[in-house]
Amino acid sequence: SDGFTDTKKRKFPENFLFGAATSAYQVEGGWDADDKGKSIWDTFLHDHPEKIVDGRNGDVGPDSYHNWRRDVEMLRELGVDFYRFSISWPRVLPTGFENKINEKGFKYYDDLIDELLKYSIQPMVTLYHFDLPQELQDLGGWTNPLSVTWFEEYARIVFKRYADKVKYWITINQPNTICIDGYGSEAMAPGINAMDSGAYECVKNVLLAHAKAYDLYQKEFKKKFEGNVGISIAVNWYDPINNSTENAEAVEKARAFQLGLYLDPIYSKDGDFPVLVRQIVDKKSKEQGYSASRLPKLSPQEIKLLKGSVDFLGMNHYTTFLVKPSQQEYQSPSFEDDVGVEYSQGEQWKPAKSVWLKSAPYGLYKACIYLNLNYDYPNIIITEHGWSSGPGLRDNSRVDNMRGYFGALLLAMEDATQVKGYTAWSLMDNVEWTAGTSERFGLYEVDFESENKTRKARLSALVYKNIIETREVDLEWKPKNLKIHIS
Ligand code: PNW
Repeated sequence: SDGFTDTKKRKFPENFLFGAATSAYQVEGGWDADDKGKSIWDTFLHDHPEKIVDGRNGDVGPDSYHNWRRDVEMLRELGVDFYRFSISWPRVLPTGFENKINEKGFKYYDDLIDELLKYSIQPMVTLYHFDLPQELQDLGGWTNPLSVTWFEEYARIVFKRYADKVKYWITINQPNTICIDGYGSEAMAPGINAMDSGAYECVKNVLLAHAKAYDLYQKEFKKKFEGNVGISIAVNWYDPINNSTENAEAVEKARAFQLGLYLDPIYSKDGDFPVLVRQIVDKKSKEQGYSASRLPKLSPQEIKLLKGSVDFLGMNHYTTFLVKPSQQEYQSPSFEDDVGVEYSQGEQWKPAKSVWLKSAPYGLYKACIYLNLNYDYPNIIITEHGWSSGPGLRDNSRVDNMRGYFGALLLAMEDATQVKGYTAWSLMDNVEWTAGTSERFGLYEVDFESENKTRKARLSALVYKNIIETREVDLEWKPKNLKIHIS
């Protein structure tokens, strides 16, 4: 049987961890409250309001800066084991530098963490989720090799403050979004297209920043506090559109540029960037008239530092892409031109509100098996998985998607994938970057027009609660009404 239609009951183990996630810029609001510094997302969306689909930026958003008590109440209603949220670097270090600590900003996280612990909900803290302090961007941001040290010093301050209370740490969220979308296109902040040299330089610096923070935790905190440190990487699945040979080559390139570029330095036997990426970018750089490759080198010491620099892989998985060789000429240099493939998605796959998001649960299963075979059964926590819809509480499409992917996940675990936990993206509707609030990812709906940014449980919140309680996915289960309470 294929596992997707068979009737065998599969259960999540008792020690499996369930959680929900948000990120600072997307939910906090309070963009200039209590001496917070500006982040690149404040600048980006203030300078380019036309880039936001519905005009709603993160200045206020769900206003978790003031509504955090309600947020913890929602987590208690769901019955989750942990809450994944991120710390806004410019809120706690307004200039980005270690010498100016903003106690008022830190107080917000002190309160949130204490409230979580009061109810036995583990905080899982992301140190960086896209919101770089603007002052550091003015110095080149992640394209400046000094960014490695800036991040390390920031990490040390946060580790020191919370190591006794926080046992799950994620250094960096989605290097591909930070670097390829942020420094290789105008899609994400800082919106600088620097494919000439900035984007891959960013990949190197972000990975090294992660590895330095990991190393720091190992040396200064691990013995005493016994926490776990990982990195969250976008691990969507890439399949050939059909079995022809040219598609096999195309998919190999897609996997190398989208997955291997970030996973190989940490998990492969020899470390370093994938050979295929090295060959392609070196060759193209020469043809394009650069004297050095646009892909920077990693020194033997850097390779060593990166290898094995995680306690777990944070896997962000949303969807699957079908790959074939590109039929068009891309601008050169560009990331698209380097990879040289085109993406599509199954016509029969259910579409979400976001154009890039379609439901294909089998892809999660395949991605897990791929990680097992290529990287030797890594320890995984799914740190994001979710679905976008329009407003409304009866989110049947989110429920269907969630149940489908849980089926695939249980099957992958039956086949020895080492998944220790799952995180729903997102606890509540939030500011979906340039999509504003036009794409809703929340288990809870947020009324952005209301003064208190009222949150209401969607159907999916009740279904998730039931799955957490019973440890199994009952396709027939329905709540009597949409009321949710703390059990
Ligand atoms: C993630 N894709 O981004 C981010 O970590 C979140 O901040 C964001 O709100 C969430 O997913 C929803 O978009 C992604 O194209 C962006 O497959 C794009 C993709 C996946 C994740």
